[in-house]
Amino acid sequence: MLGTSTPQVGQVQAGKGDGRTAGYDVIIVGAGFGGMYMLHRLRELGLSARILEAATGVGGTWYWNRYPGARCDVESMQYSFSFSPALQQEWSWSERFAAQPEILAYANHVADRFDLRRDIQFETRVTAAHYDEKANRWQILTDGGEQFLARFCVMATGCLSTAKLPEIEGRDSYKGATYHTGYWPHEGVDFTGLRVAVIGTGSSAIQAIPVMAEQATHLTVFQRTPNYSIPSRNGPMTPDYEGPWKSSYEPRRAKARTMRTGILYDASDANFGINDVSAMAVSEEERRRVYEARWETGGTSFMAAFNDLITNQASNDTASEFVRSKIREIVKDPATAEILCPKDYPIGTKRICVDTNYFETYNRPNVELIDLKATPIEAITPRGVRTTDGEREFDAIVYATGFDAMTGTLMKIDIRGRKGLALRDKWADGPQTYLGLMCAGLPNLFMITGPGSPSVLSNMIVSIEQHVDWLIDALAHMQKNGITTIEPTADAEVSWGHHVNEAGHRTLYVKAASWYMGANVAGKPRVFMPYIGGVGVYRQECDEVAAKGYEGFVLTSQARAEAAE
Ligand code: FAD
Ligand code: N01
Repeated sequence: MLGTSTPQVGQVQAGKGDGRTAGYDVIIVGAGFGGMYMLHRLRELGLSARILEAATGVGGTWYWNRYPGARCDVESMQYSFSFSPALQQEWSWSERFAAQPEILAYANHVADRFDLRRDIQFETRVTAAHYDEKANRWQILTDGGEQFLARFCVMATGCLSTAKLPEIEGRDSYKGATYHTGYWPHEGVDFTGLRVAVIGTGSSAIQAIPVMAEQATHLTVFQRTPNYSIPSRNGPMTPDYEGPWKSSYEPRRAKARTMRTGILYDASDANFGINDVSAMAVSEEERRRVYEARWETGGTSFMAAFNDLITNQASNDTASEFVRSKIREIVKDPATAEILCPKDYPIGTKRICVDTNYFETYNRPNVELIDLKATPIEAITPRGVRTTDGEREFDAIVYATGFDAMTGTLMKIDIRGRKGLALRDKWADGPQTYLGLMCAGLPNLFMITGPGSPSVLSNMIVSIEQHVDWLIDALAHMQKNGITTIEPTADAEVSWGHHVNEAGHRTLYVKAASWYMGANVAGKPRVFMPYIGGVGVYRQECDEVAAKGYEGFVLTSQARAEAAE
């Protein structure tokens, strides 16, 4: 039964590719922040656990996304683990928004400090996870031919971990170098002296373009949909900023956990805190003043300028127009500025971008913007990109074309639950989960920040910690009560799905063709996948479920299951 630290099946530690079977209480898939924290907490329960990770190192997102300019857009004092007071005191960030190498260094520090590596197997991609109902075990198969048996399987596989190349005719015929921002070469890329194309203008491109423009001889940006972007106002971390955070980290973290986005907006800073008033309740001058102040402060707190920007179209229009006015102010060529102005979806309903000198970059003589709405791409050719107005030659093409988000990574794994139920079939019309944590028909299989939880709408480290903490409590409860299986009921899953859907439809999010809606992947169901209820509300909902004896879940012991047969 759950609770022994010794492997119960197999008893052998499999080496890569040796075809043997290893048994653990828990197999975790993925060594990003989610998988690492899960492993750390599982050790407290005395459970044997192993992480299987496709990469050669820890860090997940920050291992893969090494493109120039990559950095977080949640301030680093908050985009970091809160579980260890010592860790958060000893680590110092060098900037307000740390760059990828520093976040990756932090992930490695966490792995070393908590001695995680001994239970992580790198270069191991999980290809299948099948539930053996009789044995109440998950059988996990890898690309190296290994088999692992585990009582529990935790998918810490990430929401943005399957990079997506565009389906453009002739893509593979191109003879120059190609890159995807989500799979950037570890050794870096020097674009000096090169003619470079960038396809895509989402968050990744908006961070990368200003940096690449400084290197490339000529940079051509192919834009299909313009994005709203707010200046980050990034800068060096100062003792004046870091000090108050470190001296009151605990209460600040506690407060952040109750916030809608899991981010604590400093209440003492009028340009950063949530302004709890409708944009329509103030005069035009006051609105302009508030937006100007937030634009100057920088970052995603722009969307907290008023309390109804994401629910009220009229309010949203004022914020959208303000950002368009800024673009027109910054970009000197009016025609280019107009192409860069988003007009056909509300601000914030595609993930808002945060930049350093993005719009300014279009004033450089070596940067050119191609409006794909006017002249769509016809094909990638051996020499470059052909749009309806002709072919352009490039030495390199950078695909900044995003991810098969939230479900893509899980759907790549052949996950099968009771009676062979395939996750791919279950989710054919969109993801169905209970609390974004589990699925009916897949007992003892957990997701960290799964669809149906706040996940990508939040400071994801806060959401990761909340999910892991909740799961650890659930496992401890099972351990204490001799329970061997946990699984949501179909009813609980359906009603949670309705709740997630209704919450999404109360907002403007559903008006945009975003990856939140699955719109960036051909054939993917259009469903608003994350839960918009807010991190604080969601935490309460999860806690209430636990307090009511795991309402909506069926908990069974092996003995009871056998007696029932
Ligand atoms: P990931 O970090 O994605 O880790 C998942 C791991 O699972 C990966 O290492 C992957 O290799 C592994 N894996 C997947 N499938 C398999 C398999 N079949 N077998 C074995 N291993 C597998 N969030 C924020 O809150 N704030 C930010 O500022 C922010 N910035 C971001 C910037 C970028 C460029 C991107 C892409 C995302 C950003 N995010 C941000 C979201 C970010 O993904 C999360 O914050 C967080 O890092 C996710 O951690 P994770 O452990 O859940 O998943
Ligand atoms: O991906 P995206 P991303 N032809 O999907 C375009 C997080 N993140 O990697 O909008 C031409 O946002 C596509 O155009 P359209 C964050 O959560 C955070 O940039 O579909 N263009 C779009 O412009 C973010 O939201 C940070 O019309 C094509 C772009 O490619 C998420 O990761 C930094 C195309 C894809 O944009 C994903 O961001 C980076 C085609 N065939 C990432 N196909 C932070 O700052 C796609 N596009 C914290």
